[in-house]
Amino acid sequence: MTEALTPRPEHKFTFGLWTVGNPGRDPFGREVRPPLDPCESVRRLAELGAYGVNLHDDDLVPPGSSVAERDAIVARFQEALDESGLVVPMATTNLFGDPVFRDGAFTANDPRVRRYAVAKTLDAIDLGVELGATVYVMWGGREGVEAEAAIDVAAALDRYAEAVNLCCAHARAQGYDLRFALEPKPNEPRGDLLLPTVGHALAFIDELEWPDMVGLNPEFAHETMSGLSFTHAVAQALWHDKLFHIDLNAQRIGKYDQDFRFGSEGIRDAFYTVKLLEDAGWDGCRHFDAHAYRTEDADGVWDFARGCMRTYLILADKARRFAAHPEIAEALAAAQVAALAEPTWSDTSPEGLAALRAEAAGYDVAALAAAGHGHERLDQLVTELLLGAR
Ligand SMILES: [Mn+2]
Repeated sequence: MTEALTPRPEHKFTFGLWTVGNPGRDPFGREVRPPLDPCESVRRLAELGAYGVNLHDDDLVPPGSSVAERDAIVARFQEALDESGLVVPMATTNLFGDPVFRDGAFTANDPRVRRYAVAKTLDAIDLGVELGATVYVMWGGREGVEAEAAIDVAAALDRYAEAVNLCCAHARAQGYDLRFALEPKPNEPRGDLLLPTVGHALAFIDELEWPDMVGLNPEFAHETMSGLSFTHAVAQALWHDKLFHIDLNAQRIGKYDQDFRFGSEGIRDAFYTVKLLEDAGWDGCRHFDAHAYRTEDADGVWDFARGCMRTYLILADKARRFAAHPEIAEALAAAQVAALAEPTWSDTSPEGLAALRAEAAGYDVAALAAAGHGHERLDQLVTELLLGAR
């Protein structure tokens, strides 16, 4: 059991440099932890059993660095990766921190800001690919508005699509093995953000020039902020074959963007997400986009990182117990869960549809309506499994 709960590289756990490196700044208080050397993060994460580390361009190379400085930083970082065995599966761009992006990046009204944002992203894509990344996340942190009169949403979506197309064109021209993953979020830091949910992003992808190159990076906290089921969002992304990456953390509905340690809130939702990923055999990285509480010192950061991975492994173990549990199997049968895989009707011809109507006309609808489905028993069994009573 202890062995099974020990994170190992084959579990494919990853963290952003910005997650363990989060200094604990919030809108009301300054940093509480000293800056963390990215190479130190790599070493510590490798010791804890992580598989990889992800980064924004600015996390590794401070903005304004010369080419020589950039190359020296990247070489030193690559050395730390080589020594530890950690990889960089995903990279992204910081298009939100610099004041130049205060009115957006890809969708800023000023075309010069948009061009600067695309140029910064192309540089960051080159950096990510140089380090080995095959997934490029796009989180439009400033793509939104507070003053509704100041944005033409249709034009903003045109420009958003255009920017994604430019990035895809670059990846194609360079022959990069790279896919893009859009990360939806409803609000924060802007009053309203574009592409607020997984559903919005999925529909947006259909309007792109190379839709096959673009998928989703759903985040637990972001869908939960909208009051939506994260598990359903992930399930639908999987159904569309668009789950290119995932951001795991914890969040309570109705609060600010908490980014807590995975499983620290919403443990049932966390369980169903883990069960979904494990049952689907999804082979992507289990990425934690979260950070330690502001109460923590440097040691607490590693307790946070260890906790994210350990909780995932505990929930994966619970998912295996769920599948093997005889009473749960009975309750699933009573709820006819497997019957949903049976097609409703296959013959779409007018004769076929007439046959469907004739078949349905023969049903005892009152008897169908009277049937209970046993969900109380099933749900309680899951609760008891999660609480360790089963
Ligand atoms: Mn995220």
